[in-house]
Amino acid sequence: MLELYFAPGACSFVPHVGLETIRAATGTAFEPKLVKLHRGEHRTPEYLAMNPNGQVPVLVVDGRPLTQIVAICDFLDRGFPQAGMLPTEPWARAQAMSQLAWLNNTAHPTFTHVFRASEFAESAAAQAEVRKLAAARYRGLLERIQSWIANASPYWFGARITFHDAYAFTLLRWGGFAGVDPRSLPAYHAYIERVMAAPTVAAVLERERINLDTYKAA
Ligand SMILES: N[C@@H](CCC(=O)N[C@@H](CS)C(=O)NCC(=O)O)C(=O)O
Repeated sequence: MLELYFAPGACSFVPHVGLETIRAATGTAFEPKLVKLHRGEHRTPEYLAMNPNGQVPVLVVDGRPLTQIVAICDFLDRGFPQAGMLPTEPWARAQAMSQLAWLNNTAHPTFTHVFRASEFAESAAAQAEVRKLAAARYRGLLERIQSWIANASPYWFGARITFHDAYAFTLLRWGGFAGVDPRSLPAYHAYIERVMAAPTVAAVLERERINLDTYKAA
């Protein structure tokens, strides 16, 4: 029995798309569990017992919680090899994990500095500075992703949607909150339009009720 604790638009989109894609490929069901971050549902004693970090996602496997996107994706790929989520040749798989780790430990926390600057500086002026520097850095990281997907045909690893496609969507969508117009990265934007049209991604977009609509022109 698989349960995924997720919040709309959060990084939990990555395993959410993974599970939906595995369901389409193998018929393995999962239960999506909505966590309302704005109501603090991730800070209750019950939730913290499952994930002491007070974060989504959590994948619960037969009652056992697993946290951290990279570990969850690794588990899903190894648990459902027939879904073909990641390359199987050792070097290609290691490169895929290297990219996934970078998305999770470099691009993602840079955005956190834009979105939650109050966690990194006290005064309003210092927070504005954190936000400004992180937003500029974040754009550069999105450009790196754009260079990675330059030959995506049609998705990151070819024919099948995978975790990386879902992370690429999430990070470009967050870019809107950092003042990055997704259309200013044309190859990335065109690729994400393909990703969003893929049936398993479209199903999760609908369940989470989100779109690529966060950018507001100044
Ligand atoms: N490294 C963690 C990152 C998880 C994370 O940053 N989750 C965010 C949403 S994108 C969260 O739950 N934030 C709620 C909070 O910190 O209050 C992972 O891979 O699971």
